[in-house]
Amino acid sequence: MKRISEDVRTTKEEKFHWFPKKISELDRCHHLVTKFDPDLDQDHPGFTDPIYRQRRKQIADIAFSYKQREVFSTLKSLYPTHACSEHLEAFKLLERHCGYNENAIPQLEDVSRFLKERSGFQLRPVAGLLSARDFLASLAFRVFQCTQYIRHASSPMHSPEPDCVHELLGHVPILADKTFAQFSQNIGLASLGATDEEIEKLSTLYWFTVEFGLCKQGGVLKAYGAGLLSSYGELLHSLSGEPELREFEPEAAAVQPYQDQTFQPVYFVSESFSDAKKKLRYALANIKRPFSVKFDPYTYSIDVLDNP
Ligand code: TIH
Ligand code: FE2
Repeated sequence: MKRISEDVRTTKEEKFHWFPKKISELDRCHHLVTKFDPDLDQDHPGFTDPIYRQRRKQIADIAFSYKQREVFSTLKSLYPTHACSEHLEAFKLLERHCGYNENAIPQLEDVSRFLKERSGFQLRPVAGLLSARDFLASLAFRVFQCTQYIRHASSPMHSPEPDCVHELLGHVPILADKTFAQFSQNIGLASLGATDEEIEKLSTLYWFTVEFGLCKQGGVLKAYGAGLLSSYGELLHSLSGEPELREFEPEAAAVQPYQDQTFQPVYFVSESFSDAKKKLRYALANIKRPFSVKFDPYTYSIDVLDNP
């Protein structure tokens, strides 16, 4: 009986034009009539004025970007089945204490305070994509550089560059975990004063773990990488059985070619965070530098020790 009634309903709905049934679905009512668009209509008084058109575009982008609800609620609905337990736990706390919800983007300061209490990580604003060397150096101090802008509304399911959705929903919850925080800081410490070749390897290692890592939990594959947990397109793809999965080995992950425009063809799977941390520590110890570094948590500075 249930099947039949569902079938009937589906068929019936298809006869009508889609229309919004919840206020949040107004995000999908964004189709413009282009008759008076100053970019397209040669008779528009602003057609030959590039500055006016640029300003109009900025204003339009703000309106189009009013779509965070869709990203937030779709990702949230996937987390229980796709995210690792550490992410789930921190996400609940962020909802309770940091104003994470579908209607607002929380303030960096509030989220930073929360993280600092949980794992000692703090956030600082950054204008765009940093060089790998600078980005990794900040991790050595348990500082995470956060972009402030939001992805373009035409592609809510995947952004080719980091944005505040990626930082707040992908990175922040997982950085609240102490083991993971240590893992991230260790990559940062290894990067200080490293050669360009080593920086390239460390950022590739970061890519396949912090950004796109998978792990096993209770015999089930889950995502812990921030690039997966902030992109519902790639989150579904990574656990669909389609891409190639390899056991995480730092030496192999550090030289695996990667894709920064679309979904990854290969992911690395760790047994657990502590296992990944152990393997990483081992691999990082093989990087030779004429000095060693130690983070002093009391003064927030790096002590440089000459190697004998
Ligand atoms: N692709 C991610 C997203 O859509 O949220 C953002 C990025 C992660 C890593 C590089 S860009
Ligand atoms: Fe990132």
